[in-house]
Amino acid sequence: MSPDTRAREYREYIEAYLKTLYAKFRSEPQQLLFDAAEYSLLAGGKRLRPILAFEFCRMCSGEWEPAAPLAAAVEMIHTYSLIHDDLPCMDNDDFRRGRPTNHKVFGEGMAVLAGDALLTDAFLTASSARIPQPWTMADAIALLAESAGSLGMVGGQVLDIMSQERELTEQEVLDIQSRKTGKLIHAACCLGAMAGGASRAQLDAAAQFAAGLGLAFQIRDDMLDVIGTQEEMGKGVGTDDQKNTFVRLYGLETCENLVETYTENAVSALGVFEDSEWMIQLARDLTRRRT
Ligand code: GRG
Repeated sequence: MSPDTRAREYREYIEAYLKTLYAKFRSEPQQLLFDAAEYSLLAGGKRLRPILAFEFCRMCSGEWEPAAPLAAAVEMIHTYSLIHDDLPCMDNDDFRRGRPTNHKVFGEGMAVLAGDALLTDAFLTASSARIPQPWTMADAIALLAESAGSLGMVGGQVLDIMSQERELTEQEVLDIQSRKTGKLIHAACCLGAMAGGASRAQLDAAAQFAAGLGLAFQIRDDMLDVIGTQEEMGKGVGTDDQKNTFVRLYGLETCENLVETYTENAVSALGVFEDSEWMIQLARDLTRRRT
């Protein structure tokens, strides 16, 4: 199957799955909350995290559909983080995923609550997964919470905010970005592997792959803030120039090499899987992404 066909299949599946989540609550009175949550959740986006989850599940078991509740949960948490990240008290951004940010449409209060709902409902969604041996639902939920919470993405965001007034060392930037962006990518890869009944060695390999890919993805993100356009990115660009980004630390040319290096580190972890060609191609394609 060509890389594009498989990615399209994964994307269409997760889009359809995400559409069902709030549709089933439509008899409840809090419609505005569901509208606000769906406004951002169904606004497109690359769906990279679900794609990673599906492909790791397939690489472990040959089937990928069992990963859907976990893939959706990660995408819901990712969407909540984007809504909150765009708020006036955070980055104060006006555009996301090609449309006005959530708070611009629904107001700040409802945007906070839509994010809260997506975060919490993500665990309800994840709880409908069936986790095969040797893993348990408790393993999966703990991994998701650890990745999203104060040890993971939120912790990374806090360290980022705390460090805004000073220049950071390379190690500090790596630590912040590994949490802020890397931890949800870690959750996507590892939960997909768990849904496929990964062995311990396969789960460790998924985690190692995610660590490299997460850094490569964030460095490319920093580059796109400089070389990308609002049209391509679906959000404002040039907004990071006061931040501790990789581009500020190293410049564009070195960043291009770092993206390659971290991607190849990621790819080198995949030897334990019999059929990892597609994932290798995906990781390499992401080094040149424009969106
Ligand atoms: C709790 C108030 C409050 C805020 C939380 C946790 C948080 C804010 C922010 C998390 C940090 C964050 C938003 C990191 C950005 C990571 C990143 C590279 C996002 C873009 O991901 P893509 O390119 O986006 O996959 P699409 O739209 O394609 O899904």
